[in-house]
Amino acid sequence: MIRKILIANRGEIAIRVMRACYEMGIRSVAVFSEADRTSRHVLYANEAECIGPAPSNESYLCIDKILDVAKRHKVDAIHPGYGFLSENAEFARRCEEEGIIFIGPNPQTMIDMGDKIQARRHMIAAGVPVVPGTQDQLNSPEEAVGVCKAIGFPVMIKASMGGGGKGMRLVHRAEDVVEAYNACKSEALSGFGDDTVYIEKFVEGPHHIEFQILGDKHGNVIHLGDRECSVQRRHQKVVEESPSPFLDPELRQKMGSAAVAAAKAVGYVGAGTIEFLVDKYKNFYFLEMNTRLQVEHPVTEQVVGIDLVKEQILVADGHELTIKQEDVHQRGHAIECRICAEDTENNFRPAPGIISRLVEPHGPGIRIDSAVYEGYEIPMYYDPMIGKLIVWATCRQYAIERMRRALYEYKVAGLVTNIRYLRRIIDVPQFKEGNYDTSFIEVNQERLRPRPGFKNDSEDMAIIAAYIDYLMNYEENKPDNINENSSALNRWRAFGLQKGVLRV
Ligand code: MV4
Repeated sequence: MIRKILIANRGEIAIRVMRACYEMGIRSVAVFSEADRTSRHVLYANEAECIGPAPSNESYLCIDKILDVAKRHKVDAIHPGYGFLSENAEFARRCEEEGIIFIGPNPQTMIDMGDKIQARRHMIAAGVPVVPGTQDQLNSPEEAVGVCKAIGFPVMIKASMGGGGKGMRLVHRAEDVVEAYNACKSEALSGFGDDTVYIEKFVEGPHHIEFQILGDKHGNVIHLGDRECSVQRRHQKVVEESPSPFLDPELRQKMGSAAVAAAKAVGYVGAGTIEFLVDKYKNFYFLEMNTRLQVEHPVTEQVVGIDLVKEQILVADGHELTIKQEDVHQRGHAIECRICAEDTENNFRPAPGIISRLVEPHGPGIRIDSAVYEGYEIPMYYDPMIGKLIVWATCRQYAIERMRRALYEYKVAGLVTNIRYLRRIIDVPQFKEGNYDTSFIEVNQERLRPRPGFKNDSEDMAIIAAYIDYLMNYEENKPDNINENSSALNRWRAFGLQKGVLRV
């Protein structure tokens, strides 16, 4: 029986996992790097131990150090979160060897799905549609040219060990195949230590739609519906929602069954994701399988009302799934925005620093999964995502309106964030209409640039100006001088109006 879990991760996902542990009466053990001594995941855990210097390859990626802590703290299981060691089959195997439960699929499933040619073969055998292309690796540039001509241009040459947008080449003409083939192979070798490549027909303007699946150790697999993840920039998701506004009930049902078949084909245990490309004619194709809990899992949780981490822990502990497919229903609509410390005006470069002021949104339908607090310094060593804002409402339109409101309430001072950029995304008509695909960010580039004098910006300016005013007149603002008509906020707004920076 699982009584203590080590969380081999940091930030918001470490806390997310510990919250499930707390509710289940399970003790949590945090590991942290020297840069994370003051991180909230360290404070939240029941036990915590430093595992080394800031760089991940000297801390969060050190299998030996993590297993050493796990053994000394006598944990029953390890949760890897996402990123870091979460899809590392070697880590899963080492845990098994030490008699510690790895909360995730078995190592062989991770190996099989990490190899994209292998994954495609499994899917074909299971009757899951894959993008037309080669079933075997390519052995020469001549063979590549022949295959491309047979499939028809445009095509993509992909590294078998790639994924997430790394190690792929788009080719439009026969005369470009040899160069692309060689470039892809050498990139694959240096990036993944394996130069195996294959070819797929290029699907133009696809939607990225994924299905959440859950399997137990008794062969039961269910799916928990879909997520639309087409708002991406350079293969980084920015906004995700569930359910996808692009799917109709019939297609959703077909893709859900395909996702379950895909998971069953590889004996999947735990929470996983089947990624599909869906073209404009609503043809769908298996793309990749992610053998971990994903960043965007909360939109699914909000819509189906199931705690995915709790289910992960239960199935890892050998329990049979108690949820039947017919009991899973998507209710209402959820949207997630990834809040990042990055400068969207300067090529989205990471903007670490100290959070001097933080006001998070609250109220109906709001969920924040974050790991930051006022005074916290965002280290430069890790992903600049500082948290996730998830909203739920009864329908998509209400969810969008709620997200607008929440992004307006969200105030982070001291560093640059993408919050304003996110506000602009959800105001794009194409997003509101819900008929966007993976080209959304590129196609709407102009609309996503800041417009000087735009209402949101001037309101922020008014608040900042008024805050300075408030500080300068601190004496006057002592509690006994404040009545209903001159509360601090009203004074800030009045100041903004007086200066002409705030309309209404
Ligand atoms: C594709 C594709 C079109 N056709 N494969 C990008 C990430 C990697 N996981 C696979 N990717 C793609 N593979 C074929 N045959 C288009 C993409 C793609 C993409 C996929 C999902 C979400 C965003 C994307 C952005 C650009 C390209």
